[in-house]
Amino acid sequence: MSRLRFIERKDTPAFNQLLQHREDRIDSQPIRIRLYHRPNRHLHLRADRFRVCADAFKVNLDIHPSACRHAGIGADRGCSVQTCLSLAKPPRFEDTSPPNPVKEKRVASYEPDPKLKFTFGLWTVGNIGRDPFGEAVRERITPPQICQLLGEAGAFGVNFHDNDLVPIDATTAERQQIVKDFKAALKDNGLVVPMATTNLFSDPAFKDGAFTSNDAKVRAYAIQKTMRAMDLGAEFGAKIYVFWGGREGVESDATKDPVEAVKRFREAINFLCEYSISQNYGYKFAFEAKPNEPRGHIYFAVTGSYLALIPTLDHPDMCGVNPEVAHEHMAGLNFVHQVAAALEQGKLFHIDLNDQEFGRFDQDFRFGSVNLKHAFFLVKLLEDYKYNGPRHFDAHAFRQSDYEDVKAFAKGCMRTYMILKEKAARWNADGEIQGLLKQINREDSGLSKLTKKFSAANAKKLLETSLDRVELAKHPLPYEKLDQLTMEVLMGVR
Ligand code: GLT
Ligand code: MN
Ligand code: MN
Repeated sequence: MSRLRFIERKDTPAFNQLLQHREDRIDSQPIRIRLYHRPNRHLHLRADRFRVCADAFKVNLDIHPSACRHAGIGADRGCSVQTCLSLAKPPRFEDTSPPNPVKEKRVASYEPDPKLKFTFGLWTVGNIGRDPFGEAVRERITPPQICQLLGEAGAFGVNFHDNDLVPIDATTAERQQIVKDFKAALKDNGLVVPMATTNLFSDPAFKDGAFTSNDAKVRAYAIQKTMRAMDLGAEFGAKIYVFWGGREGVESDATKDPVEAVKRFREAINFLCEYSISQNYGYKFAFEAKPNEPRGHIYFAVTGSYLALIPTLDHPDMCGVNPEVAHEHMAGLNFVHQVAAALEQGKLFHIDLNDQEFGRFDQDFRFGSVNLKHAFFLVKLLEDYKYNGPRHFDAHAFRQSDYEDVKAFAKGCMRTYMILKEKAARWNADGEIQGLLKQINREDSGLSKLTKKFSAANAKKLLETSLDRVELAKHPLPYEKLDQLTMEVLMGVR
């Protein structure tokens, strides 16, 4: 008998865990699960999700009458309730089905796993669909409404720019009220705020950049605004602070000295690192590169540019990167390689997941919706190397979508990640694929020892070693086969 306790929104993964634990018993016999109500704890139960899970897994969901009474639901199933039920006391699950040895293929639920920390920005699901050629197509919704949408979609957290939450000209009293309402909405929807950032691109003051502006007053204002935004993020417990320099660039190099721009940027970051330390905020800074848009040319065009800057900062340990799929794909680059470079240096502090046609304007499409193969290798990289930071979806729904469809978009981002995670595990467990990998990675411990570290003796030995290039070129590399097997995993036939 399994017993699982659920606290706040951890209910769904725990439920999945129970089902996984039972995966080898799934056959025609439905699993019976009883939901009890347990005194003295606090929990939010999403009845609608249990219905979905129950349907997908042929589960009989019996809700004990005491739980129903407490949740204020009458029906024995209680699962048609579409809203978040607030239970003052938590339930307990008991798996009461008889063991069944018959193994069948598991039908995964792909529900978002809180351990993967799926987050969205207020500006992403709150995007009203304006573009350079057209006006807004969706009504603006408030941050608490966005929290509700994200809570219903099953997200882990929400991030914001200072002015996504508090308008740039809000009074102190307005700010206080907004903060209070937002805190309540986070709690109600079981969301956290892992990351915060500053809007240093919308206001006309920043039309020629923020930290790199030619005007010392604008540079000072940008630093001041960032300090205030850091204060705001810290109020919500954010520990990652993103810097996306959307206006840090030029249309013409006649207008700004590019060497001076790097120096100005470094100076601002050094100042802000000290500010974070002085306030005990414990922030990690994550720099986000983009080659162009909205500027003709943006400084620090690719993730590698920031990786090169970081060691020159006063507090390199506090600083890492926040690469975004679309930003590297716009430039025709291999995003997976940029992320790998950051991971290898221990500098992947945050990641912006979305999708993008190569070479187009910044599209911010739903994760995995364009380049499935790249998305697969990205997820595989993050999972294989145990990336533990938030997986932030910096994307927005099509301009044609209404808010129901925006919710479908948010769910789709997370679901695609979950599916690709499973595909990656499948790839790693595939005997034929692993066999090929062994074959192509030819080890030679003696030679590897020689080349690992330079010494005069190693160099001498290496020079004396006979390495026949004609023989080397003969080694088979069945990469077509390996790639086809990869595609078959992706296409769902393996
Ligand atoms: C803006 C940009 C994103 C950045 C956000 C953080 S704002 O939407 O397109 O890529 O991550 O400033
Ligand atoms: Mn983008
Ligand atoms: Mn981004």
